[in-house]
Amino acid sequence: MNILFLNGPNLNLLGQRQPEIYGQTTLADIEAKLRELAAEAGVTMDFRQSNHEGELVTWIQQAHGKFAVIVINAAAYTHTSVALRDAISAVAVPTIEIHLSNIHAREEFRHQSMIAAVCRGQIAGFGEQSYYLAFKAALQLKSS
Ligand code: CA2
Repeated sequence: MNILFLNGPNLNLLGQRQPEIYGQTTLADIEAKLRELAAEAGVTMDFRQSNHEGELVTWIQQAHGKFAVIVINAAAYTHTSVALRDAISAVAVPTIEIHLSNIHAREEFRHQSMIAAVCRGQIAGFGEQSYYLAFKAALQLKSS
């Protein structure tokens, strides 16, 4: 089983700016922990970040036939991107939406997710644990 983790714009700054909102853990720390979990579970994974909407769309399209599950933190594109929604809808790979923060408890414009309706589910508000919970959910999806 192969799992694709995708991260959207500005998440490369994690742990370096605004720690009061997003914590002190870096994206590299999260990737390292996920790689430990993947090794324990005997699965493989890719972990990518892009500041470019089109690159994320291309990666989603290319996931077909290569990955069993996509886990995506689309960051700000969550709230704006019809292109990401269409790509997720078209790819036929079950996709889990995640967020570090509870987007429903923040500014009103963050309450709407353009991708939620085409994802299998959403995990939000648990900080870096959102990634690890999504990893568990991905394993469950494939064993059910
Ligand atoms: O809570 C999340 O995971 C978000 O997807 C993070 C996005 C935000 O636009 C979404 O509404 C919720 C922001 C990612 C930017 O991350 C930064 C990290 C450190 C410093 C600056 C930005």
